[in-house]
Amino acid sequence: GLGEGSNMRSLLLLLGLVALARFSDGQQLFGWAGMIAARSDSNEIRMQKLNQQLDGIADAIGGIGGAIETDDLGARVRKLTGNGCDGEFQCGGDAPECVSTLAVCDKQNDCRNGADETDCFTPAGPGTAWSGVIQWSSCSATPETSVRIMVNSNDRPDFFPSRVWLEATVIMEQGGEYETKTTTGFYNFGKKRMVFQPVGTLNVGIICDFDGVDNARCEGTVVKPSLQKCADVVLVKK
Ligand SMILES: [Ca+2]
Repeated sequence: GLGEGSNMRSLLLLLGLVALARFSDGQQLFGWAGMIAARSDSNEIRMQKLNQQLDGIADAIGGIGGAIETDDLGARVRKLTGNGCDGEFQCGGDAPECVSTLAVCDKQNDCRNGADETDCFTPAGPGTAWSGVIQWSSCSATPETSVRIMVNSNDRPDFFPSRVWLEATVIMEQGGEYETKTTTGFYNFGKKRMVFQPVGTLNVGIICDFDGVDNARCEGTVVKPSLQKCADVVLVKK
C-alpha cells in the first residue's frame, strides 16, 4: 500500500544519507548502495538548486535576508552529517526527523509523516497589520518606539514556494514624531518566521517568530543590518 511505499522511500533515503556520508569518506559505491546514493543525490540536487535560488533572491533584495537565510546551507550540511535538527524543521510524530527549512512547503513531501507540507498557511497575509512597542536595550535609540507594520502584498512564486515575499509599510512613532517607510521582507514556513528588512532613520529590521498555534502574535527581535540585536518586541495583529 501507500504507507509501505513511503516507508520504503524513507528507508532508501536514510540508507542514501548513510551511503553519502560514507562516500564523502572516500569509499567506493557499488550496486544497491550506488542506486541509493543516486536517489539521495537527486534530493541533494533539489536542495542545492533551492539554495542557489535563495542566494540569488537574497542578492537581489539585499539587506539582512541573506544573512539570516544562509543558515539553511549549514543546516543542510548538519543534516547529512547527522548532528540533529539545529535550525532545521522537525517533522515530529513517532519518528522525529529533520528537513531543511527550504524543503518546508515546497510542494514536495520530505518528512515521512508529510508534516513539512501540512501547515502552509502564512499569517503575513496582505492587509494584515502588526503593532508593538519597542523598548530598546541597545543601539542608543532610548525613547520607547511604537511600530506598526502593514503588509501590502505578498507573493509566493511557483518556482520558490517555501518562502512568501512581502512588501510592507512601516510606521514608527517616537515621542510624537512619526516616520513612514516601505520595506520588503519574507515569511519562512519552516521557521514560522516573518522578517522585515531594516528601514527608516533608526535603520532597524524585525525578525518575528510565531509559535505555530497563535497566528495573531509573534515574538520578535529588532536588529540592525549587521544583525546586532537592539530590542525585543512582541507584534500583535490588529
Ligand atoms: Ca517539502
